[in-house]
Amino acid sequence: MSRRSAVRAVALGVLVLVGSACQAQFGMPGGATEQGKDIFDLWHVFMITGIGVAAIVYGLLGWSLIRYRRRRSDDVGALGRQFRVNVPLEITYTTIPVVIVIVLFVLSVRTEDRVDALTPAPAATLHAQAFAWGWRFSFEDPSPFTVVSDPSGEGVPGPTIELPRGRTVRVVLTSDDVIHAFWVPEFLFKRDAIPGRVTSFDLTPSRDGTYHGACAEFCGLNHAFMTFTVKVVDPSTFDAWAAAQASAAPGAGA
Ligand SMILES: [Cu+2]
Repeated sequence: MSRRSAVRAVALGVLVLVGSACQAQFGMPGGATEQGKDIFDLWHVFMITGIGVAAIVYGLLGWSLIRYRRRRSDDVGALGRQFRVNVPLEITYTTIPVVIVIVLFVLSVRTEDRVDALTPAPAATLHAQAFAWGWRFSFEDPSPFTVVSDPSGEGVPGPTIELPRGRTVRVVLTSDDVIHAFWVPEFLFKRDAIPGRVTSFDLTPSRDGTYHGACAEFCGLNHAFMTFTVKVVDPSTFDAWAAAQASAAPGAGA
């Protein structure tokens, strides 16, 4: 293979790699909520930037190792060309990383602002109360009802709740005792539940499915069993489920 066709093959390989990287999830969940998708998109930018930086760093390393290796004909005692400073090069390799960090920082702040933003009129409100070691999920509208964990232990499934796809749900998170954390890996979102504090966030589920949730803050003996399940369903299924839960609730119809 000529040098020219080798360069072409490498360039084509890089293009294919970059092209597939723009689609790839690299093993990361895509985010099953609108907020999660936003976080995924940010992470994607970070990942591709990281791949680009690594390609340049390892590329330059490899090139220097090969191009400037000691050859048999070299004088063993000889030193390479000696020089002290290269101002344009130093300005370049200082500026580029600083610009990358600034761009990533600005994108992170903007994503965080969007994810933390609370809509003025959520479609439903879910009170998520964490306790050692379970969850109490209460919906308000249209009729109130609560889904609560059974006493936790090995093999005891956590509570299951449904959320409506395409509707924004306000989650109001509290803790009864110690610090817990609400975490649904597929939502790419985690928030601490701190005793004495109320923290609110919005979730807009965007993909149907059954998702595993767990406490993500070590909170004692049965922490590992402090799980729950979230089913994202279409809004009419959610309404039917909520109505059935509310009518089965103690005191319903009173
Ligand atoms: Cu916990």
